[in-house]
Amino acid sequence: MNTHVDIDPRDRNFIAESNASAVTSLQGDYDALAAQLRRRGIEIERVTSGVMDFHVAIPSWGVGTGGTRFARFPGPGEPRHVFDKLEDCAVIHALTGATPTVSLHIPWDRADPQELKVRANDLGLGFDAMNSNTFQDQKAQPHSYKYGSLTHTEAAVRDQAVEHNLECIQLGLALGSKALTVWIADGANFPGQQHLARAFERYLESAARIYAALPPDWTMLLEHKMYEPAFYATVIQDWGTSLLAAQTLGAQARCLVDLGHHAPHVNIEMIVARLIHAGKLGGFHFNDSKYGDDDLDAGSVEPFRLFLVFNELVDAEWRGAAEDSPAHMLDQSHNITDPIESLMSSATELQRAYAQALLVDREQLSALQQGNDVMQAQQALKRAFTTDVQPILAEARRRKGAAIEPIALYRSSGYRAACARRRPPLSGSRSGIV
Ligand code: PSV
Ligand code: MN
Repeated sequence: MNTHVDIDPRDRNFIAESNASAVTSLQGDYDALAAQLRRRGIEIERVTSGVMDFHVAIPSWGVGTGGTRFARFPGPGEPRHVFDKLEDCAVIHALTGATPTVSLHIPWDRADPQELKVRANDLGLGFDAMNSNTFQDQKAQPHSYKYGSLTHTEAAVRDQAVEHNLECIQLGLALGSKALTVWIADGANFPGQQHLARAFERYLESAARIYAALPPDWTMLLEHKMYEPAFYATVIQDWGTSLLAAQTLGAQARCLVDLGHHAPHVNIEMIVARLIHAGKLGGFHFNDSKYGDDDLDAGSVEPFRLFLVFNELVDAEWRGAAEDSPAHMLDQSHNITDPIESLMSSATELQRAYAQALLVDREQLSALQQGNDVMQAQQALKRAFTTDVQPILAEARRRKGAAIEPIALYRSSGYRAACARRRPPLSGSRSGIV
């Protein structure tokens, strides 16, 4: 006999009841912060409403337990297919109020588009960018991607990779998506293995065929990555190459910045500023890292860097320099935490960085920069970054009917244990990022 009473963490009443005990102290903290900000000339409601409007897409692959090249330690109750993934994404959105869309990866998430649409709709979710996958071979696939996909030396392999991207667009069209993210693993592991110039030319040729099939209101997001799995030379390895490709392809092609895809210590906020200048900043894959493409939780290692990225975005809006706002997506690998908890925490960290960036007095900072007041200019940024905006984030969630304390509420619902009961594990343990 099943003695468990499953609580649905998405249940509005459950959330409201759980919030009830924290409302009074939150109100006190919020009022105190409002008074503090008022003294600094900042109206708290402007920041709160900004946070309430903030959205980030959940990567469908993020709700499964990730792994490294060495091992994967499966967690209990992992999603077994895209419909389970959608259910987990709905929990994340219900508790954070910040993640109304899901970014699908094909073929990992291939399913009947009608069914996907109906299920997502029932769960109150929409679809963000579609991701193509030409970095792995699939069963019964005629040609291998071992030596590349869009840049392969053989036309038949390139054709197959282009076809796959066109299929992703078709699927995305049926789902209401508006973007295709293209990341290729193509490159070389040895000097001499690949003709560096010709490989890029083949990329441009293949990418142009995908670009030609884009619906007029779609964006093609080009994602660069410095290394891995191609360790000597990756074809689309940096933002310069990505920008060159986006400019060659046309107005609908833009660059996607995955925070983990740069050399250590690279000034990512400056890359963001340059891409904004070029009108080519298309979107982000947020995550964090210490050494390389670590795919750690956004804001967990370098929250100041995350803040500086948002500072550029808010500044661009303030100057009227931002054309369309870039797509916000997470792209993380949760190897040892519950993916739902990590994703909720990361969505909150993005909101924190955004709220802090909204606190910067832009007129004042501009004047300080103009007058070369180095000390006060850096203090102006630090003052915003060191402000504890937690009450704003919690209040924004409460007003949206989400959780004041998402992780505590999630744990008290017993959702993971319920998933473990109803989602028997798939056999075998794969290694790798998915
Ligand atoms: C590659 O490392 C990447 O960042 C790309 O966005 C992929 O689509 C994703 O990770 C999942 O492998
Ligand atoms: Mn990525």
